[in-house]
Parts: sequence; structure tokens; C-alpha cells
Amino acid sequence: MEIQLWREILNPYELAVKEVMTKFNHLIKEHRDRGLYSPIEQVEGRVKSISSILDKCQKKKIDLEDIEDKISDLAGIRIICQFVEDIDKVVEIIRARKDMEIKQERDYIREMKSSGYRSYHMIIYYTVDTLDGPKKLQMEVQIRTMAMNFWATVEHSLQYKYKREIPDHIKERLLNAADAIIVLDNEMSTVRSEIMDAQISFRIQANIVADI
Ligand code: 0O2
Repeated sequence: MEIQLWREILNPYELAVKEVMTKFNHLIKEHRDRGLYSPIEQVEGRVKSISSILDKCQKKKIDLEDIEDKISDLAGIRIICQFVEDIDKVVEIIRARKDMEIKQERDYIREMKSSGYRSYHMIIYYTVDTLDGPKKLQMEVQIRTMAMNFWATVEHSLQYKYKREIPDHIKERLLNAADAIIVLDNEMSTVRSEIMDAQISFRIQANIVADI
């Protein structure tokens, strides 16, 4: 396929990633401007590279004319949360939005993948306005904690290094690390409730001051 054709196909996905990132970043700002704790810590986004689209087509035997239907992560958004409880909050926020329609949800947090990978995945439909009019496209939203993101980033690099054939002894280490991440996230959850308590007492105090 010619580069110009790739550009035409991927252009709306670029726009979608930019728009959705702006919307989630704005949500962080809205929370902070109201003095509220934001369940979203950070937002990342990318359009899948042509080489990884071609890899996926080969791996999954997808014809090039079917990529928009069959590859749901041409546009990908990653939402990083501080605490595991924040993930459910973010899922609720997305479910309630009028501009995002949910196609599929996969909970790899309650059901960890055999690699040790954990994240909450949502495939959503999102409409962008293009030169040719509105275009409804699919996007993958991955929601995970900072600790899960650390694990996934390291494991992804190792998959790349070992061309997806990670040696068994390293796989075992990664599984141990995945268990440690569960313990870490649970420990951090106890700190989260401290933060919530601090915010509530801050608001109560602020109200008392306002009443005086
Ligand atoms: P990349 O390089 O991140 O883009 P499906 O079509 O649903 O049967 P698919 O599309 O592989 O299968 O969906 P799945 O399993 O939900 O994974 C989608 C994405 O989740 C992957 O995209 C990865 O980004 C991430 N992911 C899934 N499993 C793992 C894992 O074991 N380790 C890491 N680090 N990430 C994972 P891509 O296109 O595979 O890769």
C-alpha cells in the first residue's frame, strides 16, 4: 500500500487520539480545579505504526482492506491511575460518556493473562469529523495503575528483545514480579483511603470556615 493511502487511512485515527487525549487531560484539570482527587493520573496515546499493523495482519491473517474492522487498536489510549480502585472509577466515567460508545470490555485485572499482564481494556466507538464528514471509528482504551504500567512496559521491551520468545527463566521472573505488583497495588490502596480521608476532612474544615 502506498504511503499516501496509509496516511489517508490513519489520519482520522490521529485526530481521534488527539481529541480523546485532550478530553481525558481536561478531566484531570476539572478535578484539580475543584480541589478533587483525580482518578486519572496520566494519559498517553498513539496511532499504531504501519510496521506493527503489518505484523498484526500477518499474525492474525487479516487482509489489508479489513484492518479498520479487524484491528481495534489502530488508535490506542492508555490511562494511568495511581491506585487500583481508580480504574473502576475511570471505567464508570467512560461508560457514562455520550461521546464514547462501548463495543467491548475485557478485565485482565481480575483475570490476569498467562504472561502476568494486567490492565482493563475497553474498545470504544468514537466519531471524528473529517473532510469527508463524520467517521465512526474504533479505539482501544487501556486502563492500568502506574505499577501495572511499569510491569507491562518492561515485559513489552523484553518481548521485543526476544522477538516474542522470552526464555522460560525470564518468564518466571516476570510472573514473580506480576505477583509483587498485586501486593504493591494492594498496599498502596491502604494509602489511598488516607488520601480520601484527608480530602474529606479538608472539605469539612473549609465548610466550617465558610460558615463562620
Ligand atoms: P502493541 O505492541 O502494544 O500494540 P484479540 O484481537 O482481542 O484476540 P489482541 O488484539 O492481542 O487480541 O487483544 P489483547 O490481548 O486485548 O491485547 C491488546 C493489547 O494489550 C496489546 O496490543 C498490548 O498492547 C496489550 N497486551 C496484551 N497482552 C499483553 C502482554 O502479555 N504483555 C504486554 N506488555 N502487553 C499486552 P498488541 O497489538 O499485541 O501490541
